[in-house]
Amino acid sequence: MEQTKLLGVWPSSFCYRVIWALELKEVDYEYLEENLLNKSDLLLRYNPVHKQVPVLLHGGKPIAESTSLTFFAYFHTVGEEQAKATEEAKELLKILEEQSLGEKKFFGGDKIGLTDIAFGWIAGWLGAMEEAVGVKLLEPDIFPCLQTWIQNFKEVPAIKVNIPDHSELLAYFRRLRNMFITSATI
Ligand SMILES: N[C@@H](CCC(=O)N[C@@H](CS)C(=O)NCC(=O)O)C(=O)O
Repeated sequence: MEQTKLLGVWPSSFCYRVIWALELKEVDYEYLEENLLNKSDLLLRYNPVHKQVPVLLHGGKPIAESTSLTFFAYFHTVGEEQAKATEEAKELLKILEEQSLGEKKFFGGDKIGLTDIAFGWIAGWLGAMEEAVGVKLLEPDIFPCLQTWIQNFKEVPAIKVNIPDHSELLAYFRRLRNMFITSATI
């Protein structure tokens, strides 16, 4: 299969986010430094609308947007690699459960704050991701505080009306996973 390429630029934090995820997941890739004052044909061809880095070329197909790329690094895992990634994720969630949250309603206390927003994807997205991948991370008996926090978070009125529907998210992650797995095996 064609070498996976990452188009990036120093010192963009969007690009570093993707580099970190690819390195942590040991994805083999070639890094190509862009010049944003004189963008390459590759960048203009593969991200013609936004013309921004990072762009990952995987199996000849482009994926833009650093968040999607970070998901890519995690979502392409299967089999033993997936089991390892699951255990690592559980260890991280345990730190949140035991050291950051405990019995508190929100991470900062009684009121929702910046940390809750930063971890909001755990409340809305993680369940759909788990289902799409077929793993269970947030087991209620291991993470009771996080489960209660998810309910508290979703009940905040501003969040409640601004969170994607679970079944739509699930369908989206299933499509994404199929796409990554298919292109990885071409
Ligand atoms: N939402 C994008 C933002 C990427 C972004 O802003 N990239 C900047 C570099 S830090 C860029 O390519 N700027 C060039 C331009 O906008 O012409 C992401 O998360 O990947």
